[in-house]
Amino acid sequence: MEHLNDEKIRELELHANDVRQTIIEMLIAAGSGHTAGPLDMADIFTLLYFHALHHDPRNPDWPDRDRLILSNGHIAPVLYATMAHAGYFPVEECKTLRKFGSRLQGHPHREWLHGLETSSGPLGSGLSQAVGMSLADRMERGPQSNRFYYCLMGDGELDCGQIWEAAMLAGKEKLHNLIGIVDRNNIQIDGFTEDVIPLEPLKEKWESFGWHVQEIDGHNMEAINDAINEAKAIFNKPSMIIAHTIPGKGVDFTERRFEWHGNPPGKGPGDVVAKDKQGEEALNELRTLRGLIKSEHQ
Ligand SMILES: Cc1ncc(C[n+]2csc(CCOP(=O)(O)OP(=O)(O)O)c2C)c(N)n1
Ligand SMILES: [Mg+2]
Repeated sequence: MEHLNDEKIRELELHANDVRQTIIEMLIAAGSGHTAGPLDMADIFTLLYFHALHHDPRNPDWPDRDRLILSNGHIAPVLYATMAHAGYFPVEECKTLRKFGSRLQGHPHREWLHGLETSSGPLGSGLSQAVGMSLADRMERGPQSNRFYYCLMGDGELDCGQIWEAAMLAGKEKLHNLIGIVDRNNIQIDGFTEDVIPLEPLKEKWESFGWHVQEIDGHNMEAINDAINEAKAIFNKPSMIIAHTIPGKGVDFTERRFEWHGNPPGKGPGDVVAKDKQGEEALNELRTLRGLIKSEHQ
């Protein structure tokens, strides 16, 4: 199993920091959109697009590519920011988020942006789509196919019944090239998941549906990479990675608060940082963090 060395980890952490800064910049420019989920998934998206995925940003239609299916479409800013930094389109275009005619809609529109595998926004359907793609792959290439299907979901999204229909089928079909990743940030639109509809014991639930399940720290590059490698190595089951994350990760005043689910800087709760200072303060914090990561490396 391939491990990350210290230099690679720092490089990925710097990319993740750039992705977070771009997320904040695009949300400020849009004046609307989601902050908590995109910030907390920046490390996982970075590890995927800069290390784990087999893909080619210059050739998004490459047939042998792995597929990344974003089921929780509202965290699109992290998908766009990572794709831009990975070379799919200019980073500057990120500032067109949610603008009329932009390729970067508030929720991903597959036909508008090359490199997207699906359109999403209505929660709950991404896993079914990923199961269908994985089954089709098996029919086309047989069980030895080395293309992987990554489906990213929110934890609140698991309240949708369709997820569990797909989970049952994937378990029955032993879809070993299907890898689910749940953003276990404990929040959803209007509260904490365990107050809205308790999900625990979540690991056991997925296991009972026939999945190989790992729980990891979703901000630790090494842990994310090891979990993906393990998931790829499991041959007779689909894999689920429950990634524990801190909503709003990287910006102190947005962390751990569900009120940042659907508000951009400038419109979030103003009790810690005044609304008109939120954008600037968030960017300053991330720039400082970048300096710290850099100096750690020298
Ligand atoms: C079918 C459907 N119902 C409701 C919504 C509205 N909605 C958007 S995000 C969200 C909360 C989802 O929670 P989670 O997946 O945990 O996202 P997080 O708050 O962590 O970003 C809801 C209810 C939706 N997009 N689709
Ligand atoms: Mg959540």
